[in-house]
Amino acid sequence: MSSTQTRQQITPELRQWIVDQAQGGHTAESVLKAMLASGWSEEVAVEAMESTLRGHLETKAAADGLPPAVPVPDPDLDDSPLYIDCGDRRVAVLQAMGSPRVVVFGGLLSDEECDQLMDAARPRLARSLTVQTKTGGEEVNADRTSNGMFFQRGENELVRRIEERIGRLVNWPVENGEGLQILHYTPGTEYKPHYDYFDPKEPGTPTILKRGGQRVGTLIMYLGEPEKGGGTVFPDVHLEVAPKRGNAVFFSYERAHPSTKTLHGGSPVNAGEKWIATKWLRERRFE
Ligand code: PD2
Ligand code: ZN
Repeated sequence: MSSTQTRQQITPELRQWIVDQAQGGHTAESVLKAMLASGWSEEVAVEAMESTLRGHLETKAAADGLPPAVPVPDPDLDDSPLYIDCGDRRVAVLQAMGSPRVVVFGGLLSDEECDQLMDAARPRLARSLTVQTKTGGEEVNADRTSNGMFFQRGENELVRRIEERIGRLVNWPVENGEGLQILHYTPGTEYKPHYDYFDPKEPGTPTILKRGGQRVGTLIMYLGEPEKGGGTVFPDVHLEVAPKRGNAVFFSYERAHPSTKTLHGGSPVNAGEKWIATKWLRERRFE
């Protein structure tokens, strides 16, 4: 790299040129190639493109009335690892999607941990509620027919161990997590497609946000496999994740808006029983 290239500045003219190229339908790859051909170092060119296009999309989103994007939990998949070291356990990366950000993990929980969570939850199960966005309270909802319970964050050694593991897996503070929720689905029960973030337009949302801001990520861990059905579906991208015991699906949403394509649901169980543990992650410490 020559000294001229290292001193190259990302000027407003360069940013405008990058935006023009993108709007003209040129691929990121061809724009990068053109920049390299005119003597830009790859590092500066990539940074210029990433920051310019991110800024451009954010300005456009604001003009369209979308809520601002915020930082979200994210596993470090930069060099395509097959496993992530979570301290006490090596977790497999089975599948990763960029938009929506969806990552499927293998072997996040051991069989013994799955059994222990189900055993501890069983006597405490009650009909699942959903947050009532009109008031900020909770209600029984026909869209969600599972039974469930919440552990307190850090309630016991097992819960603490799993919460620490999740924190390392998705690079997010443990204190930003809601308590681990266990859900039990019998045949015919389901969780109809929904978004996990709170709708900013609903009157109860400001009250909900006082406890740690928006939800920005969800991890669904499969504890007990049904025989048929019960997959977690993402209708916008026609994706279905099999509810395989010990595995998990993670997804994040940087703004409270359908443009995140994170509409998702739990399909009806057709045979057998489905058990999951859900970890919802907030922007800030969840009180
Ligand atoms: O049980 C599921 O697969 C499921 C689907 C959608 C769980 C949740 N959402 C959730 O707990 O948020
Ligand atoms: Zn959900």
